Amino acid sequence: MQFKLSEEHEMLRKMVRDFAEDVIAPTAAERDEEASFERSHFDKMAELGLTGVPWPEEYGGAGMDYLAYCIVVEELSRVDASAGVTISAHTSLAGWPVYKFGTEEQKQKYLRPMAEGKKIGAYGLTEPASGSDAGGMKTTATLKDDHYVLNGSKIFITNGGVADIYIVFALTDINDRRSTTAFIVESDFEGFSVGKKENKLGIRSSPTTELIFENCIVPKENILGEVGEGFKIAMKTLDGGRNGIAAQAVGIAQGALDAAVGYASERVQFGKPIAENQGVGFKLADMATGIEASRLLTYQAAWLESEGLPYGKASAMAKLLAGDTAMSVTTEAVQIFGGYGYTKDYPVERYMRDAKITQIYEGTQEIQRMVISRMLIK
Ligand code: COS
Repeated sequence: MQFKLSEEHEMLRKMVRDFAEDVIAPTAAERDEEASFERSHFDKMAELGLTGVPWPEEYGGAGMDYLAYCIVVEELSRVDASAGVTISAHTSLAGWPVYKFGTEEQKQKYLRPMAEGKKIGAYGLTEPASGSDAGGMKTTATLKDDHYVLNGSKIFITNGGVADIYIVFALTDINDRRSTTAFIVESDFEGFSVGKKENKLGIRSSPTTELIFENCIVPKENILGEVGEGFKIAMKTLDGGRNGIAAQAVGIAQGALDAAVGYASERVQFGKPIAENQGVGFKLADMATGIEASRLLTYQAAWLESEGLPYGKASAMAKLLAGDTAMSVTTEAVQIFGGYGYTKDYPVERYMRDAKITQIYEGTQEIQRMVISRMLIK
């Protein structure tokens, strides 16, 4: 067992941190306020090779491992959680199922442009009446000649409206959950449209929208995997996606801690920096400890996946701990900043708003506990 990152991972972290601080951070507050997505940032990430970190070079990726990918999401999220989740959804939720279940043709056609950052990916599982009970979807896919006709809607889709490629789950038999099938849908397919854009508490510069399928024509060859294999593809995809969210949560928490340490060291009250008060110093210690534990779990899950070992339980644990840590650390950061922390003049209120979603999406904390406990019992 060794806990030292390789030189390659350290160099990647430094490169992404510099990029995040120089390019992403300066406009993070403004984009949060305006709820605006910045495509040019995604394009710059593509230039740096950050849009396909774990995919082999033959598919346009950087040929690195899942730990490298987690480091990228963490460092982006340290300054802007929206930038972090853009890459996380694009890579874990859209790229991964194509990489694992796609045909060679599908990988060249869809994974390559996503890895190269020429196209953005998204994943459509959740529906108005099926959130935690993901298997309860109602979207249908009816075979007609050489294509499927999709009808229904998906909600809360990260990268909705800005993505070009959507991994969508639908039932080929409305009365049978086991008929869930995965499809690759391009944004310009007939019958596909983007609906309501959510006005959210946090991750505001990452667009979250509804997807609408009205007799949407999807060629038969765009089935991902086999007919009826969709639920397993969806679940396996989330196993890895959850670790991306864990990395996002670690990054948010680290960003909040760094801000809190800086402020507490400079803010003088009663004649000394407030960090010298045990009440504040102990808070900082607990925050740092929670982040380190979350990071270790996250990196371990990434390592397991890179080694080809089972990682579903580890990634659920990582997301559970890191999500709760991000929420508590960012709340304490606002507390340390006091009244200033409650204003938009400082970033900690944004971190606190952004942290909340890590306890909800890609499976609520309650779902993570279900996943973990079922695996323990099994
Ligand atoms: N990998 C592979 N297969 C899996 C799996 C996984 N991680 N999880 C479940 N499956 C398989 C099961 O083995 C089972 O297959 P068999 O019928 O062949 O035995 C099938 O899928 C159904 O599994 P299960 O009975 O556990 O399904 P449930 O309907 O009880 O749902 C949970 C399981 C709750 C884990 C699932 O609905 C879930 O993850 N919900 C949260 C969804 C979510 O995270 N949404 C976020 C939105 S996406 S950003």
